[in-house]
Parts: sequence; structure tokens; C-alpha cells
Amino acid sequence: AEVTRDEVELPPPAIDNRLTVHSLWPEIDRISTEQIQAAFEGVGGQIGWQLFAEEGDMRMYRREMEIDGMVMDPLKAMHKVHGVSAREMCHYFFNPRYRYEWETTLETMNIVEAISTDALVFHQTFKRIWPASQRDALFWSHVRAAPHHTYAVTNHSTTNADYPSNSGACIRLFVTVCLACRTAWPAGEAPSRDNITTSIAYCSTVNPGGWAPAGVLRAVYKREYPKFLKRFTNYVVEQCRDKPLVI
Ligand code: 6CM
Repeated sequence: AEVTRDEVELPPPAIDNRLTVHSLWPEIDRISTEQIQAAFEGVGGQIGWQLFAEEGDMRMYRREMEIDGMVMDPLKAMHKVHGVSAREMCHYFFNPRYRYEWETTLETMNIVEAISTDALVFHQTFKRIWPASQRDALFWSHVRAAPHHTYAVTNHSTTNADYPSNSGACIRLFVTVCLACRTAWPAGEAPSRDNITTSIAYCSTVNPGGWAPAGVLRAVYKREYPKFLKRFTNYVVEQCRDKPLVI
């Protein structure tokens, strides 16, 4: 049976059985595992990564990459947040109930399929960037726990016969995103809002799916990604204030 929207609550500490029997499971498991592993690998010393935004604990890197003139720059960001857990961060990133409150590039969002409490398929349209055509995306989203007080959300493009690409005004873009978070606190102490620190690794690769001017796209990314990560992090801090901590 499909899960209802209300069932999607805090990320479960173990994989939901309903996900493991779904046809997308092998792909979801493989890509999530790869993405979470790569997320915590550093960029320091690796050739090609250029720092393009830095503010407080936040660092954002990109690797310039073009295929047939289309910008595919992989992006990697590191950040730290105090007082909220990895599980809480991933809850607000995964759960569609909050998305319009922190995602400013979004125009519409629909749940195409509710696979399980930890996996959903979304169709989203984004605000149009002049002079390019408007974009949409269809992707699965999966949240899971990993060792060392880690939780991560992986989003990856998929297909669905009811949502054909490039059929209306939108050009379909393709996305692979991973938000991986790890919580730590001083040895010998009990975790609390006063002593936990969560390290965030956010990776994103967007294939625009069709022509878009490289300069405009890079300018949009340079402005929008730092804005997103700061806004989202502050949003979670605000939401969690005065709520009991969940690790
Ligand atoms: O990761 C983010 N959001 C997730 C939930 O919505 C999800 C979204 C992925 C789509 C990322 C697409 C970025 C493109 C935005 C610009 C508009 C597209 C026009 C491009 C063609 C000219 O993983 C946060 C995403 C933050 C993006 C700045």
C-alpha cells in the first residue's frame, strides 16, 4: 500500500520495507550509497575544484564542466551548524511539507509517487530564468541513516510515463543531489542543543537538459546555491528552536 503524506515524519533509522520491494530500490540503494560516500570526501588538494563562495563555516566549490556547450558544473559545499542534528536537517530537506518555505527557485511541486516513509518521487517546476526556457524535473528522493550519526537525502532524476519530458512549455533538467549530515558532540557528554555540531556536505550536479546560456546559468548558480544553503540551514535552526532534540 502507498504511504500517505502524513506518514512521512522524521527520517526512520532503518530502511522502510516498502522501499526494498519497489522496482526503483536497486538504483536508489546504489546511487545513495555512492553519493553519501562521495559527499564526505574532501575537495582539498583535488585538481579542478575552485572555491567560489565562502561565508562563516560555509565553503562552496565547483568544477567547470561543459558538454556540447551545456554547463554541467558539479558543485560541492561544506557547512557546519550548531544545535540541530543530522536527522533534523534531513527531515526538513526531505519532507515536502516544508519545501516552499525554504526553496526559493521552486514554482510548483507535486508528489508523483509515495513509495515509502523514506522515498518519494517528485515533479517540480522551477522559476524561469530569462532568456532560457522554464525547466522542470522528475526525481526520486530518499532519506536514510548511515554510521556515525549520519543522515542523508539523495535526489536523482527518473522517468514516469505520466510525466513525459519536454511535452509542454518546460525543458526537463536532470539532477543528482545529496545532502549528507553528520552530528558530533564532546566525548562523555550527552548530546543537547548546546553541545552538538552537525557537519553538512551538499553535492549537486544539474544537467540543464537543453540550451541555456552558460554565463547566465553560472551567474544564477553562484547567487542561488549559497543563498539556498544559508537560508535552509537558518530555517532548520528556527524550526527546531524550543523543540526537543532528536538525534
Ligand atoms: O537541492 C535543492 N533542492 C531539492 C528540493 O527541491 C532538489 C532540487 C533539485 C533541483 C535543482 C535545480 C536547480 C536549478 C535551479 C535554477 C532554475 C533552473 C533553470 C535552469 C535552466 C536555465 O534537490 C536546492 C537547490 C538549490 C538550487 C539553487
